[in-house]
Amino acid sequence: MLNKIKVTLVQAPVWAPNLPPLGIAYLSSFLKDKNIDVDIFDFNIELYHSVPSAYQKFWEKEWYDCWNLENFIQFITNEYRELFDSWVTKIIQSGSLIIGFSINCGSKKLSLFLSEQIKQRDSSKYVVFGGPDLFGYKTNDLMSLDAPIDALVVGEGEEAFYELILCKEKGQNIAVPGTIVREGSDIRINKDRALIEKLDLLPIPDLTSFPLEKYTERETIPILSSRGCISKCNYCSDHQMWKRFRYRSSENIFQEISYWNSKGFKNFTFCDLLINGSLKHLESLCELLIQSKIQVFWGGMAIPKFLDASIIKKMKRAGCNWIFMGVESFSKRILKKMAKHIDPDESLEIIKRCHNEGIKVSIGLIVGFPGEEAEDIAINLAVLEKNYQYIEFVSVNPCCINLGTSLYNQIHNLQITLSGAICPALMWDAIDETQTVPNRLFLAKLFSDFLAEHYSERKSEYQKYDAFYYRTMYWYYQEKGNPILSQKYLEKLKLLNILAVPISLY
Ligand code: B12
Ligand code: SF4
Repeated sequence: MLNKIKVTLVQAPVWAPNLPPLGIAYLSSFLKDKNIDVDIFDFNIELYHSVPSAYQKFWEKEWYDCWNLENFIQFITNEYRELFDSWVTKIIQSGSLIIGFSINCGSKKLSLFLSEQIKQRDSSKYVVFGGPDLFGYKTNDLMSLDAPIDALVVGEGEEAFYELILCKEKGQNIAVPGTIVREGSDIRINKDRALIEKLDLLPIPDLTSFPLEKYTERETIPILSSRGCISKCNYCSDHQMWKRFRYRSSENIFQEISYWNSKGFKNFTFCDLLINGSLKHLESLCELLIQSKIQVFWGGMAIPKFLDASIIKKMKRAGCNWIFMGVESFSKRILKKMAKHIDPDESLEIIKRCHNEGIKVSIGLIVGFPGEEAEDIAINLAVLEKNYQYIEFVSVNPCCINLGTSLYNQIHNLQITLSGAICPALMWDAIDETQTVPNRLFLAKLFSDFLAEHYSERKSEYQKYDAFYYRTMYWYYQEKGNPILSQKYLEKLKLLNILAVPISLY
């Protein structure tokens, strides 16, 4: 028998349109397993298909921060007023008492907008926010008195959300670990929650409730074989959100892959922080796939460690055809500063081994890390110049100092100041001016230009950085009250001839 309370789960824009979001898919299957009636709305993918193609660039990484600008949000909500109204109506008409929004750094503003509209039309609706962007917040930042939010679920959501729903159903106070709840004019901060230990017991994510044909990688299924990470790099909040590294058994993952394969899906993307957190499990999954003879293709993120020639061969035979590795720097000095325990020589070896086996390797590179010097930059450029033929794509990211990371907690010691209302994590300067926002952004441009030249097949992807660079410089100098320089970068942005919406929105 179904429980009395119904729940609606929402993914508001913006999120990557390539695959259905696993966060609410996991929550949905968990709740349905407990006989709770659930509706899912992925409004992100709906908006993505409702805008003209020129606007779809706002879903790209380089334009993502626009979704945090008041002007931009106003523009989108006005331009698509009817669509937004219809979403609110759908939620209200779903008959759900509890509405859960999945929050990442780009979806927060529109989730707040929608929950405000919902509350205006029916104040009895109980709004819950959960998701990766909640991590690291000081509660009251999101739970201000007038915020249209009744509760936050911080971290892993399945059990905490379910218990919260049960409390609501029974009309009890919500003393649920892992939640922060509004009680009248007070905020109750409940204690932290123990982690889910037996991931095998979680039902497989409810992907059938999503319009699978609408995602840009419509033939690919996202899959999560573990939670957490074995490392603790100091610029990263992900390992803190998931806490300890836990994994599913290889049989359990194999069952999920076989299930989707029997429905005709051949491609799988692992959304884990790393697929090689337990080599034993990775190897045994590969063996199961090889023995089964099902033909599937898969990839995911990996730490550039542990992968010797034999495991790479096995991965390839089992269908692995791409890997993304967070190499971040080839300078030992900088890796040490990042508390990233990898060896650049080993990273390079692994990249070459994968390439030679036919596994495409892309890597991440952080430029302008606190304390980075000319010598470190030269090392990175030299390695890229010499080895570009082995690397599919290099994702260049100017160093951000995100809330909740141990790097953030060190800014005082490192003599760093964070400024800027827009994208504060990116807008940091060293007090002695050895590292500044313009320097760091320029450095990333230098790398992007270098890569565009050397990796000519992906030239247009590297050139996307230009728009990010000119726009961010324009913002930066606007905030600094420097009209001459802000105008200069605005002119450069205009010259790119890619503006789809009025310039005043940036
Ligand atoms: C896979 C992934 C991607 C895939 C997305 C595939 C897809 N469409 O789903 C790709 C590679 C495309 C991607 C892109 C980006 N990503 Co990404 N991504 C991830 C990653 C590694 C895993 C996400 C995932 O599937 N997790 C598995 C699910 C089950 O976990 P979950 O969503 O967190 O949900 C759990 C809880 O959060 C909670 N929960 C979630 N929603 C809700 C809702 C309610 C109501 C409740 C109660 C609970 C709850 O319960 C869930 C189950 O326990 C995360 C890292 C991480 N921390 O996990 C980053 C992460 C989500 N990405 C991030 C970012 C910033 C991006 C980019 C914007 C930029 C970038 N770094 O590349 C781009 C997006 C732009 C674009 N167009 O590409 C950030 C978000 C930061 C933030 N503060 O919000 C993260 C956290 C990584 C990071 N720290 O930088 N990403
Ligand atoms: S390896 Fe990746 S996920 Fe793990 S702590 Fe480092 S940056 Fe975070």
